[in-house]
Amino acid sequence: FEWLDGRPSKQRLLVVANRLPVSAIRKGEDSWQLEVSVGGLVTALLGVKEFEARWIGWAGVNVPDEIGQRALTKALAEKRCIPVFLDEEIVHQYYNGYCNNILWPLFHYLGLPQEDRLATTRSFQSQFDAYKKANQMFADVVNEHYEEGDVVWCHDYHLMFLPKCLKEYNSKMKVGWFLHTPFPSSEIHRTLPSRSELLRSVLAADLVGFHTYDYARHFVSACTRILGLEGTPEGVENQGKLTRVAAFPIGIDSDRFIRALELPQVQEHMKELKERFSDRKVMLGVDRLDMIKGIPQKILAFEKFLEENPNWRDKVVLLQIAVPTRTDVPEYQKLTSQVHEIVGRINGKFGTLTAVPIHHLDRSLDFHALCALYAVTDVALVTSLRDGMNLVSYEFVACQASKKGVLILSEFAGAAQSLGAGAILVNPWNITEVANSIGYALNMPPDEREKRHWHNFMHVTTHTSQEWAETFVSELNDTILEAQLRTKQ
Ligand code: ADQ
Repeated sequence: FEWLDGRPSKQRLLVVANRLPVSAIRKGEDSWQLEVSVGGLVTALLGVKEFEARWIGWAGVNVPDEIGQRALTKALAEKRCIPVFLDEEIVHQYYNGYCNNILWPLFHYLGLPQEDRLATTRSFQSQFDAYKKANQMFADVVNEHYEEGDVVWCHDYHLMFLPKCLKEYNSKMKVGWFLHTPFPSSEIHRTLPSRSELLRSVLAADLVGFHTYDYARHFVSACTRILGLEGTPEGVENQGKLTRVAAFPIGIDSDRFIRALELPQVQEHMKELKERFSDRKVMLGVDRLDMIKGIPQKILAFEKFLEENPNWRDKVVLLQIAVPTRTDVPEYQKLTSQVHEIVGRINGKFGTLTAVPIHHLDRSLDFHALCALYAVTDVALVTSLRDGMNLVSYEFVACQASKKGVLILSEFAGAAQSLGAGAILVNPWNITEVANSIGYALNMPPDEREKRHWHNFMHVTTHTSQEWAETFVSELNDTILEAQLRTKQ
């Protein structure tokens, strides 16, 4: 166990994800402004403090010139970020195409949009080639910065080809891969033309992680059914090499939220919100504007609730905060217009000259405003059609110590497995069920609310993002150590 004894107290961790945790905005030929980006992966990994971490990824901009690239690399280095420069064509084919148009809907059981189906089928191969090329570019940057002993942690469906590229560079590199989305049933994965190549590449990693046991099971089934490999309780075995496969449910930095509630600016926000909605119960939805989040379905369920419960019409308000993402993808533009149309119709139907039942904001909120909103909410509505985990549900629970509001949660979010006992679980496709749950939540007696909240609060404050990352990395270290011991025997 010399290797363990020799481990420095802070292990170097190379986090590799498609996007860096910051977005870069060009301000001049050689000057850049950096802004923290919104999203689940960023939220989770910002809470990771145990390692000397560096983040490798794309900064979200096309930087064709060398001066710009050099200046951006320098600016990012101060944030311990290392850029991968992708040109517009690659981004179009790899990111918008293969990642967002093919893998994302497939992994969330949504299928391709009808009108795009044939076009996507035709362009499939070129998009997959771009995907592999982009993954190779990530591998080149990792390889350039890798030092012996580093742990390389690859994230998400954008980088399924990366473990293989990294191991080809250096078979001794410690490589873990974690998927933030669901891994679908093997019957769904089978339909992907590149199904085998992707699975084989992921299996090149030493450790493969998912949010839930079900996703891990689906992955192992895909490997056994599609590749004909052997699934074991530890993972997947391929010609004597074991790839460990396990569930590592993510969490949040709950203390950061709990502490924020004491800050004067958050208290001030809370006071304003309480005054503004003093005569109404507050219901809240916070989502990236994405089809997987079930935003139109949620709003239709709220409409049904108002239709069937006229006595509640002037006593409840739904605040829906939806930060637009992937705005250049037509499907997402359509979703934005659809949501606006439904909200407009419902506000026209149930609104008065002085109040409307739905406030819809198409933008990101800053951290303090978000905490205040979570804290004053009576009922949170998380109705994802599918969601790897869903951190909004965790954030809401962390901010509810005094109010003990109710969480209505989709049974198709990974979070249903951890917060299921405290939340009201719903099938988001069944708007009658969601409407009835809204009524149940608004009328829930305080002792039931307290019991349910306590259950979830205990979970959220003990299963943190810090613990998630530490568990994953220590499992990766152990897996490699065991493999070394096995080969010595
Ligand atoms: P996301 O799909 O981005 O993450 P989620 O887990 O809910 O989903 O995280 C969203 C994050 O963005 C939260 O931290 C939330 O506070 C923030 N956010 C969302 N809307 C916002 C707004 N309008 N203003 C400010 N902040 C906003 C992916 C997977 C999830 C998985 C995570 C982590 O799709 O299933 O839980 O990764 O693995």
